[in-house]
Amino acid sequence: MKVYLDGQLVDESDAKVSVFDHGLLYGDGVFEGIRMYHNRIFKLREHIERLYWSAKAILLEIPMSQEEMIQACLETCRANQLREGYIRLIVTRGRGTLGLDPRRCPKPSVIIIAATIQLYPEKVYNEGMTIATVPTTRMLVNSVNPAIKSLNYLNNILARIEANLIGVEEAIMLNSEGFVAECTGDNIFAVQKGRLYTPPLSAGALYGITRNTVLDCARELGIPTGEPNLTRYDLYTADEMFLTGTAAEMVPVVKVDGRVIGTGQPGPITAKLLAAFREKTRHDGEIIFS
Ligand code: PXG
Repeated sequence: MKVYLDGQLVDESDAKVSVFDHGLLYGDGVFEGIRMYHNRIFKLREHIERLYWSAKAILLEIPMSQEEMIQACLETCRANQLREGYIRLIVTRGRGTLGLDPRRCPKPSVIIIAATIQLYPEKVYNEGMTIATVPTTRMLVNSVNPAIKSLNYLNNILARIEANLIGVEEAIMLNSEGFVAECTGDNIFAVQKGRLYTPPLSAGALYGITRNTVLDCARELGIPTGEPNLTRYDLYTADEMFLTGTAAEMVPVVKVDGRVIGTGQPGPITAKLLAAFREKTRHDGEIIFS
């Protein structure tokens, strides 16, 4: 495998970062997870834009333009002969000292890994997922804003550990006020009486690109949408529920905190939106091999 590292495509075995990199020492950096479908990098421009926003929010200056980053992603896919799969794009603060002051890191590091992806088993898409709310709350927007896709994922990892401990596949994270924020690596949606709801970004959610795409699909299908604050009550009384994320796409949810959602089967609006989403993956994105 060839990995893009600071302007060069190098062999996987040569793709190394310093133990003094602040990405490793402090989780000081940002990242993106991007999918390739049918010879295209899906929503590449949106992912790159979000990466640069995340970087800007932590005053990390990426040493190349957005257009150069787009080309670097395409080149990395081409070098690995990939038309389907997953890209992990990482920008770290770079090599510094053992002190946490980022001024000690003169040069950020850019890493692009293009690989295949491990998906949820097909059963989850057909039968739906069981999830639960967990004790760890989402970080405050005034601490590390969850809108920043940073290399510090301990908040999410703690919640995922709590999900593992109670034997469910994902965790719903509430914010400090008790409103639903998101899951550990996915945004959350509920359907009630034909309307589609998802928490507002101000509740402590990532500005999810799949979330946005699904909202676009809903508008195109004439399904009314809303972004109100949601409580657990709103989830428990929903007719349908699903999660969205680059890796998961759209996963139906049929049980929350031991309570059956709707009929206990993936719902019709979820199915309609999933079909519309999959159609978009065929036509949307930068072409890898012309
Ligand atoms: N919330 C959080 C906290 C995320 O990390 C999403 C929502 C969904 O956003 P997108 O833009 O992907 O629709 C994410 C994204 C992984 C993995 O390896 C996780 C994500 C993306 C890709 C891979 O678990 N999380």
